[in-house]
Amino acid sequence: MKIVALAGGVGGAKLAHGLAQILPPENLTTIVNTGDDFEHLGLNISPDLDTVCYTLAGLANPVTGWGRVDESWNVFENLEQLGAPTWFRLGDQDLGTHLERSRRLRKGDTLSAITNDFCKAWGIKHTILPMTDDPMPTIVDTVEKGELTFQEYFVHQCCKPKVKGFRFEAVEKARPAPGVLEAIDQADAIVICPSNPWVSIDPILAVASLNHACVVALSPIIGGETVKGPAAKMYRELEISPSALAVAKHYEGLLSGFIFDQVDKELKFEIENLGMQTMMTDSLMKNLEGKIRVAKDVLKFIDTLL
Ligand code: FO1
Repeated sequence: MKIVALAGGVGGAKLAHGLAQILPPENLTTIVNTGDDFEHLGLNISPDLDTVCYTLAGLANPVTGWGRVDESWNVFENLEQLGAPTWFRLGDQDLGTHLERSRRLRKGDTLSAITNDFCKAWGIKHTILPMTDDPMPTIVDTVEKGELTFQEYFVHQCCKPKVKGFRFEAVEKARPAPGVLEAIDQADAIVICPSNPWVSIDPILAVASLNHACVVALSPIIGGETVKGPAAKMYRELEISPSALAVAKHYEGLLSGFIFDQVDKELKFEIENLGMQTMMTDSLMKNLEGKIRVAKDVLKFIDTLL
């Protein structure tokens, strides 16, 4: 079964990692959000791409979910001493990734070609594609601070400003990266990973609109809260009660199936009334075993939909 997974950062990387333990390389392509990408200290940083790559390579920091395991912070400590901006923490090994990516982008290579080479170097066999090679930064509109770039909102402002809306700059000029549309076309099913619908999945859908018979999503909201990140807070600030139902409604018209946690079992009827099949599971992915368990559930569910 050929699967395309759409993923943002930590939550998306977990399910993609689980799927990669089950599916052979030729049967899994992960398309990753690049709306979080930004320039910092003169370097091109692609946080979600790196999170997915490090996770699939077994190199991710298991505590934060982003950055590298067994990281050292010598450069960062020196930057701090010199008075450089330190709101965005970059470890020594991680810096190597950004240095090399920036060098190659400057010489004209595309983000997708660079990502492909990095994946080879890290021993990743499954395909990981940025959603686009073009700049398409996510802008968060906030009550207190006006429009902020994503990392400014997420890391610098610690997601504190109240959200009013989102826009994807230059979306009209952004083209799907090579391989994105082909992978979607050839897939038996598309899996929307449990990433933030507003700022991780919507940018991907904005650049590569899905016209596929079998699309399933896994809710990032469990019992009205997110495991990680500001999705539930964003729903509240946009005056939508955060729930698995709200996520299903977010993707209404797109999905044939929706997977949500068993703690939300009372929402089953309302979600099915939106016109999609449902599956309930223990959707927490605390370790590799949990990631594989959820990935198996997702594939089993897709089998019933095909
Ligand atoms: N997230 C933070 O909350 N603080 C950081 O200092 C930080 C640094 C960082 C460095 C490299 C990287 O790839 C990711 C990093 N992240 C950090 C995570 C990242 O900014 C967000 O998790 C994603 O953009 C949201 O998916």
